Amino acid sequence: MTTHDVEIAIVGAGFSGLGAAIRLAQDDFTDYLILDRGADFGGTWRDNTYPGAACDVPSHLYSYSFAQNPDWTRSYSHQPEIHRYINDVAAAHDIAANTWFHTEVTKATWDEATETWLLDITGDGDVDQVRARVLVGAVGPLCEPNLPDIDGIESFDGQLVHSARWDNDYDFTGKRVAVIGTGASAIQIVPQLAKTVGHLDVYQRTAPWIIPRTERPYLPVENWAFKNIPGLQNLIRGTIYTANESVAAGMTYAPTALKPVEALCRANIFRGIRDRGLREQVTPTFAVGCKRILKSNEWYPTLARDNVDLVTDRIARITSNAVITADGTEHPVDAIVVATGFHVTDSPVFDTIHGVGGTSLADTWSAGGMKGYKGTFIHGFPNMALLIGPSTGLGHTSMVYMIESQLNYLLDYLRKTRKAGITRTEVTKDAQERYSAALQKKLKNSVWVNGGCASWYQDEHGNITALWPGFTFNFRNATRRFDIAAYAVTTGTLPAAEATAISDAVIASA
Ligand code: N01
Repeated sequence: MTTHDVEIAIVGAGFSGLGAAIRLAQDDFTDYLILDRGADFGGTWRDNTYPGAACDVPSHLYSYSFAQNPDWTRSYSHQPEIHRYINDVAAAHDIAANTWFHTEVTKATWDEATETWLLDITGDGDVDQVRARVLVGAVGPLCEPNLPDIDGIESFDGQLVHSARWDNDYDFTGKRVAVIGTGASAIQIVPQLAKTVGHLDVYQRTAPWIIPRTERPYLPVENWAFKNIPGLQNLIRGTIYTANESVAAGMTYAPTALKPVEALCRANIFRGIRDRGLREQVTPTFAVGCKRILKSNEWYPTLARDNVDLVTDRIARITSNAVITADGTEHPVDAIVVATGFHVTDSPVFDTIHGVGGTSLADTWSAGGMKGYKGTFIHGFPNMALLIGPSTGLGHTSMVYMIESQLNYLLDYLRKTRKAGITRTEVTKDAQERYSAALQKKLKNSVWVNGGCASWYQDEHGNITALWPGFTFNFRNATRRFDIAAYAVTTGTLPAAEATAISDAVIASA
């Protein structure tokens, strides 16, 4: 066994992993290593190459605050441009030098004797284990595709593809195609496919709420202004951010305040579809905001096309060449696109991380669902920080803002523990329980609990464990400083209580 030693191992080279590396290097934590199974930076923006893939958060907010981009070509960016942006930022900070691509972490195990994490890896090189003092999990919640459990799907002989594993070599031209799902991915794929396929069946289980998308290309003069007028990009970011936070207020505290958004969605249906029956089929039956509010100008006109059918009957099974619906109708197809989302609250990644006593994250969360402290640290998993961990997801604004908040917390943790000589840091069960209970209490009046929908924000027990409730600036404030009182710490060989007292004193004098 060949082991590589490093102070901080980061798993994942997407927005969060790259952001962590940049902040670490800036703060003189240079002994870090990123491990990623892919070929370059980008994470979900590298992996989702389906036609029409784009972001539904405006470009100026969906980017790092420390790497603003005056050259965005559109008000909302598409996947190739975001992928390029992430790789450009990585190159500007020379992060590839500390990154192993084509390297998959198959298991992460906490080793109590050495107070380190041992990562089993498979990759191009001859190293098969990485040992790190600190593990930063940056794989994101949208990395493991959810393949629908439909009877007979494995017997389908045609092209079967998940939205996040697109096969760009397959030619859909003139084909009979089924798209299963009507979430954020499907509403981007379907309008593009409809232009080239022979016939398209769209399988809708739940109609989503969709507002118009105000996307447009930037004029050269605007790009000039972004580059040359000091503070302009910050002003735009602030304006978008503030507008989005007003939606958070409605979602969390007063869902009826979202009625104007619902009216906008209804007008979008009315404008896009003439047929009354079809309008009825696409009108959601749950409160707006309960599931992610989608953005599209093309979805409804596409469903009204002659070569597109919306199918709302339940799928009973799939045969070698057709989708069979519950009413017994056979829908012959050459290709099936499953745009059925991701394993978020039940990710297979949770089976691969083993904390104190060898207990996996999956087992830790099996009874009570995903729980953590400030979305970052988890009791039973010392010296490990998860980026976009429990209760950090958003339905209304940029995840990059949440990631940067977590990076502030991560860096303050590293600075304080380094200064105090702390070798082992574990959030206490009590702090974690109190934090989780407070979040659940906050959710009581929210649209996610009372809106009458099922979504990936919920776990199998119906608890909302993937989503941050409320304003994101509250999360920013909560993560501004590493609050060591919530943690049990060890300094070298000293017992925890003594170490905490020493560390508190050191930090207080810092
Ligand atoms: O996945 P989803 P997604 N039979 O889980 C249906 C981000 N994202 O990939 O609603 C039939 O939202 C399911 O039906 P129902 C964004 O955060 C962002 O589209 O559960 N149907 C639903 O319609 C987003 O929220 C962008 O009844 C089945 C769909 O599949 C997240 O990714 C772009 C089924 C899944 O929708 C996930 O979006 C794209 C079954 N067995 C994605 N199982 C941006 O613009 C599931 N469905 C930033």
